[in-house]
Amino acid sequence: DIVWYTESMHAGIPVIILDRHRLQVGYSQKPGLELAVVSVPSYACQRHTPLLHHNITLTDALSILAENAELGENEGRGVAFRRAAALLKSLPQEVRGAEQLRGLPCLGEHSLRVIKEVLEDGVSHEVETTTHSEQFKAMKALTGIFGVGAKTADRWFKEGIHTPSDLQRSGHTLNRAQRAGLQYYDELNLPVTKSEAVAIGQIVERAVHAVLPGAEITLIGGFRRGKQTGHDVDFLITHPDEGREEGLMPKVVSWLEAQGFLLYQKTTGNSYLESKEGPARPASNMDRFERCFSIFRLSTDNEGREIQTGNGPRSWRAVRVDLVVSPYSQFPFALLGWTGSKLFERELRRWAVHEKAMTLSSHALYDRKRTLYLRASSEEEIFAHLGLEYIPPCDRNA
Ligand code: DCT
Ligand code: MG
Repeated sequence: DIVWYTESMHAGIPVIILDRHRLQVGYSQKPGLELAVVSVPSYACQRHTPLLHHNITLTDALSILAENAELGENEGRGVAFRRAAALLKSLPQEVRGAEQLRGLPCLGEHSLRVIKEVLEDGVSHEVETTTHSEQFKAMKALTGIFGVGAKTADRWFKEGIHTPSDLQRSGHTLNRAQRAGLQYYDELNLPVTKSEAVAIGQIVERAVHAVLPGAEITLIGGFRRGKQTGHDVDFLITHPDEGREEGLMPKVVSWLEAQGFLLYQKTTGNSYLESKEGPARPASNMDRFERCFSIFRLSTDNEGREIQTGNGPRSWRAVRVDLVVSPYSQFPFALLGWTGSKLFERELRRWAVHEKAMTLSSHALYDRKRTLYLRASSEEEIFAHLGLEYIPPCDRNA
C-alpha cells in the first residue's frame, strides 16, 4: 500500500517522492520502509482535480455534510467539508485505509472522522442521519425551487412547509422567479445534458449574432470543465471591439423573446467601474457584469423526447440558462471566474490574498504591494501573475 507522507523528512534514507507532476527526492526516517511518497499542495488551485476520480464514496459522503452545512448557513463548516472532498478528488489512487492520509493537508478532525467511518463501515452515521432528516430533505426540496435561497426555505420549513406542493397550497405570495421556479420545478431539477447545452448554445449564438455580428460566445461553468450534465448552462459573451458589447443584453433578450425562446428572464446591468471599485474591496465572488438569469424553452423534437407534465406530455423542456457579458479587456478574468468549480474559484481568491497579497475577481487582478492592476490576455497569464502552474479547465473540478 502507498503511504502519502508529507511531514518534513530529515535524516534518513533517500526515497523518491512521486507526485503526479513532479519527481523529487525526499528522506525517509524509517530505513527499510518502502514509501511511495506524494506531496500534495494545500490549495485546490495548485492541484489537478479531474472530473473522474478514485474516491467517489468518500467525496459523496463529505459533499452531503457540506450541503447540509450550507443549507444551515454555516459557510465555514461547508467550506471545510468541500476542501476535504476536493483533496480526495485530487489523489492519484483510491484511499483504502486512514493511515494513507497521514500528513495530507485540508483534512480536519471532523472530515477525518467521517472518512474513517466510511472506510471501516462503508457508511457514516452522521451522513445517514442527515440524508434521512426531515429538515435536510425539506431544505433541499425548497431550495431546489429556482429563486428560493436557504433563508427563505428555512422560514417556510419552520411554518411546516416541506415540499413545493406544500408551498403551492400555502397561499404565500411568491416573486416572479419563484413562481416560474414552482411552475417548472420538475424540469429544472432534471439534469441538463451536454447535447441540450450545445442546442441552447446555437440559439444563443443566433440571437447574439443577429444583434451584434462579430461577438464571441463561450460555454462556461461545468460544461467547460468537461461535465456531461449540469443544473444550468452558462455562457460568456464579449466583442473584440471594446465598448461594442455595452447594452448588448437587452437586445439579445428582446430577440430571444420575440422568437419565443424565453419562459423567464431577469437582466441586471453592468455596474463595475474600476475607478470606483477601489482595490481595497475584499475579494468577492459576486461580479458586476451585465447578466441575464433565464429559463429557456428548448424543443425536444430533435431527440424525439416528450416531457411528462401534470397537463400531459409536451415536446419542449424548460432549461436554466445564465448569460454574462464582459468587456474584452476583462474577458480572461471573467472566463477564469466563471469556469469554476465554486471551490476552485474560492481557492484562487484565497491564494491571491494570502500568498500573493493580490485581489482577484472576475473583473481584474490587483497587486496590493505594487499598487497596480495586472493585465492579462489569457487565463494562462493570470495563473502566471499568481505564481501558479496553469491548470486547464478539465482539471478544475475541485
Ligand atoms: N461561481 C462562483 N461562485 C459562486 C457561483 C458561481 O465562483 N458563488 C462560478 C463558478 C462556476 C460558475 O460560476 C457557474 O456557476 P454554476 O452554474 O452554479 O456552477 P457549475 O459549475 O456550472 O455547476 P452546474 O454544472 O451544476 O451548473
Ligand atoms: Mg452551471
